[in-house]
Amino acid sequence: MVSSLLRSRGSASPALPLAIFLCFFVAASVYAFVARLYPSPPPISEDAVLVDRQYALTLYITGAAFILAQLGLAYAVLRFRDRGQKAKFIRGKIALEILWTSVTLVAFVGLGIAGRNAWAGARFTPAAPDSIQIEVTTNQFVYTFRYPGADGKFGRLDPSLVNAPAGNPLGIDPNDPAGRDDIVVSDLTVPVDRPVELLLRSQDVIHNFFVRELRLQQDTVPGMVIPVHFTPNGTGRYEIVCTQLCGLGHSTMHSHLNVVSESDYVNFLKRQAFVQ
Ligand SMILES: [Cu+2]
Repeated sequence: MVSSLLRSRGSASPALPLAIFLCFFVAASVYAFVARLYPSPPPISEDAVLVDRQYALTLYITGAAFILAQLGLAYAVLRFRDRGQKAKFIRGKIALEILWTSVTLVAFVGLGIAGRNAWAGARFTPAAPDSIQIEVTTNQFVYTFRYPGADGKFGRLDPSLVNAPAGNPLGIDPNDPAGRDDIVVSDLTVPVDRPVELLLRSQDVIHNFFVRELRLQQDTVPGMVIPVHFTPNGTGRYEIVCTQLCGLGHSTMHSHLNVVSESDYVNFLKRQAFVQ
């Protein structure tokens, strides 16, 4: 077929190199995914497994569309190249337009519906009633985590009392008894296999809370408290990063999520209650 395509040589000599480049480009792209050159770290929650499944499904469908479209383009570049003939005006085919618009619509809406559980599960369903609540506050360029302490209640915050150098980065009101046992730390520690609800806040600009292993990424927005929840099922130390370009120190903005055993978690709370 290629020989018949090339038999009549036209004035468009770039057609063959461009078609070859497109085939090479497709092969290199497919290789990068099939050989798993950039694997994601193992997931540490059931929601993360759902996200991985959805990602794979999306990748198969869009990958097939990508391969067909690029190889079709390579064929068209070669087949319909300029051979010195007069260009013809083609009006197009309504039936084909309707067909591929419908296929695209079904693919996108279908993927959206299929991915609903993976995405909405962590956001639109309330956290389990026995979840451990931890408040996460972002500002340029640090994360601060607050545990409610032994009374299970967060103390009142007053923005006018925010004073990090004086040891009150969140502005906890000293007159509120509920705040006296609040634990404020710069790393997030949670027990394994227990549901955790984070209450995300920001003091200055939009930041983000992202843990790759949880496949959980959520912006923090000034003036809003955004809840997200997850149940980690693997102990370890994982990086928390800000994925919003939040200022000059953005690249240094990170913290850690420590997923520990139940007894280590109890010890952590005791130690912090003693220290603070
Ligand atoms: Cu940030």
